[in-house]
Amino acid sequence: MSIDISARFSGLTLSSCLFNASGPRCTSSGELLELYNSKAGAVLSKSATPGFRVGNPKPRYFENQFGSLNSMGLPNEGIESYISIAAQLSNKAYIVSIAGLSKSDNMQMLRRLQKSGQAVDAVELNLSCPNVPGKAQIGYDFDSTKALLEEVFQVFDGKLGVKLPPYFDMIHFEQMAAILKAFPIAFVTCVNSIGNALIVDAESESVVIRPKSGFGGLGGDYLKPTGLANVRQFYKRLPGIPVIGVGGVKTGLDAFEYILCGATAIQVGSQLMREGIDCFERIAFELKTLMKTKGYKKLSQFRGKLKDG
Ligand code: RRO
Repeated sequence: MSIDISARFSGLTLSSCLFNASGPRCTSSGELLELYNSKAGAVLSKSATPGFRVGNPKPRYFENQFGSLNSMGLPNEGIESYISIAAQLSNKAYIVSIAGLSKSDNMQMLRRLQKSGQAVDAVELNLSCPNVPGKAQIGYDFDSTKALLEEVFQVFDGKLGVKLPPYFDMIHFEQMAAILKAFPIAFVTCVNSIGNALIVDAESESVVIRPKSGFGGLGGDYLKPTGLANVRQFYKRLPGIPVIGVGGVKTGLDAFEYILCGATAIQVGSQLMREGIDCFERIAFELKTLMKTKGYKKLSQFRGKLKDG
């Protein structure tokens, strides 16, 4: 099939627009190498903190037919591990996600990444982890987001994108877009999980995950309409800044819908957790098949062209 689903953004070239969301199956070196050897178009690490974190107590991940609920609590190997593995991932775009628990944590990691030169192709700054007890999602605090970005771009001159929480109010799309416009943002990833959701098991009359009294981030089908909405809003409000879509992508059809809304590339979260790395080849095949049926040869022929007038 001579159908091209490659993606180019911020100087990165991806042979497939599909890659992993930060979170599932991207924490250990072994998992990152598996992603590197898969059909994923890029490799993205689990969000890093300055040092190793064990994360929240288990069970901390739940899935049902509609999606997932997680309260992982940022388990990760620490930033040094994600920098040192870069040498083994050199033929694919490698993006490191960072999620400091404070501004100084984030700045410390960015200084380290800056010092590491070109080891890492890009950074995804996570402004939206919902699961660390006592820590707010910075992306919901507009003043703090702006203050953080001001410092970020003073110390880091590599490619840096932001991972946003989902927004639900037009004024919030407007306010966040106005902040992001003022900085040389390489890409915007929409969206993180819907924070602090609750799934109840009626039979046992109990919550389904242990941390935070059962509250956690919602992903999968539950998240898709919110993800599409956020991609569409930021695509329209941030011309020239690539938007990466994430939320409930299970099939080629889901990926197609995200691209119609304006996504340049697409991340897979809950479905990667469920299916494993084979999902990238399957979804790519489904996307190409759908494009062929519709007479499209490359993504730019329909990217952003959702009829909404
Ligand atoms: O590790 C987590 O609990 C987690 C993170 Br950092 C995030 O950004 N989003 C999410 O749903 N879980």
